[in-house]
Amino acid sequence: MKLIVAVVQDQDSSKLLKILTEHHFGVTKLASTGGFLKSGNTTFIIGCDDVRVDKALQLIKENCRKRDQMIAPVSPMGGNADSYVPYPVEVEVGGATVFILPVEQFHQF
Ligand code: 2BA
Repeated sequence: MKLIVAVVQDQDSSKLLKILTEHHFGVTKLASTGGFLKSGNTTFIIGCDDVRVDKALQLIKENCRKRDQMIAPVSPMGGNADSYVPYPVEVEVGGATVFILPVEQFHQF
């Protein structure tokens, strides 16, 4: 068994949740925040048999798309200028960032 952890954009999350459940994957959807943009994204955790990992990856790939996002300059409050970017920067935000972990044990009580 594997645990798939997928960080996706909020805009793709409803569609992805729907398609995963339609394909009978057990899914938990968590509200999360990206460390770099400090804006909301969605993290899915999906526990599934090894043989179904490729299908889950295919559905994630097909339903999550890359988008460009601008980071507006934010004035450093509190005097910490370490993370200050003085001009707008465009970054390409994935599609999906996916981790696949082995599951040692799985219990449901
Ligand atoms: P964020 O951390 O908000 O990052 C959003 C996008 O900003 C990233 O897209 C990347 O294009 C850019 N970015 C991130 N760190 C950067 C840096 N130090 N310098 C320049 N650009 C940077 P993605 O790579 O597609 O990541 C989308 C989201 O996936 C991330 O949101 C984060 O929530 C998650 N993620 C990405 N890599 C991860 C990792 N190694 N571990 C845990 N979560 C990760």
